[in-house]
Amino acid sequence: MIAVLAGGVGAARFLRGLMLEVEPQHISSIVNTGDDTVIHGLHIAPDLDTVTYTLAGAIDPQRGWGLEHESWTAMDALSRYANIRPLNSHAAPTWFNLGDKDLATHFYRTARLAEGATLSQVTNEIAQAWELDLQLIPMTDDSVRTMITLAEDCAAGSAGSHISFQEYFVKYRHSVVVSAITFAGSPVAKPNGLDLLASAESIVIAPSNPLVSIAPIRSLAGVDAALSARRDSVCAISPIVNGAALKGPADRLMSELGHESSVVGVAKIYAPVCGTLIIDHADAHLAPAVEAQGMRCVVTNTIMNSSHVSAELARTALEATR
Ligand code: FO1
Repeated sequence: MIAVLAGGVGAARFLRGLMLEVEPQHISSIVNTGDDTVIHGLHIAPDLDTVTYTLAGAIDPQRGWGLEHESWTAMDALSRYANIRPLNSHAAPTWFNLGDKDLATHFYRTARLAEGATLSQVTNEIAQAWELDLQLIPMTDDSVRTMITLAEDCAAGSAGSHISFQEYFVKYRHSVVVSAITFAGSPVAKPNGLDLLASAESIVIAPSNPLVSIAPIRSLAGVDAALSARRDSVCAISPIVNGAALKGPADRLMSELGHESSVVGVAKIYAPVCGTLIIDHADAHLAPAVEAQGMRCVVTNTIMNSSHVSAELARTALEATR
């Protein structure tokens, strides 16, 4: 079995390539759920859905989240209530966009959880409905929420206060300065997939944000120990290319939290648990600095602008761990 630790868009594209190299039945992906949130009473699991929709060929390719050919009738109708909502009410928020077809997934997930199903069971069911043959495993069935601590007073709140990841990412468009990231619920949450990490032939850390996509998985009890025990079988793909994130705020978050925003910064974060770091040709000159962190370094094309590149990257990752 090939195990993949996954966040959202970068991981989804990597998995799409891996599925061209390995039978999907031999792939299991442990997916971040720290981004999960409850909106309109619905359980939203953005990374699980981004992976599911991408692998089903149904993702909106421009946005990188939600479904293609989407309509927004329910969202438009919500705006009627925006002006009458009392000041202290959070009812009917319109800052988080849920497309009409996407809503069906959240209706199903929420109803099944209310019936007592676990998030793992519901995730399996949703993957089955989208005819996926790989296994998607939420990192835990318990509630773990990525929380962002504000570094300074701003529209989102006062310095030192906390906002949820989706408020940070969507409502404030990751434009506020961050002083810490924490994972509420993590110390008591039971991780999923530890047995997979112990037995998998190869473990790949997808090119996802190390601080908000992979760190929530690593924060769970036993995950870092399971990875470091297999360090030579673990490889990571840097989501930072030429000092910048391909998507999202990884580069800014790394700088704000005292990490170097470069493949060397990524290497320092992953060195305890991972034997090989795959970096892009654009960073080839930094390979010796990566190796100085005690990791092997493989230089290749990591910019997955076609499924051909994703498949080649997957092949490189598998070779690196064998
Ligand atoms: N991202 C946005 O930038 N704006 C949105 O309104 C938004 C809605 C949304 C709804 C469902 C879903 O599964 C994802 C959604 N995302 C949206 C993306 C998502 O919140 C982030 O990309 C991830 O959490 C970061 O990995």
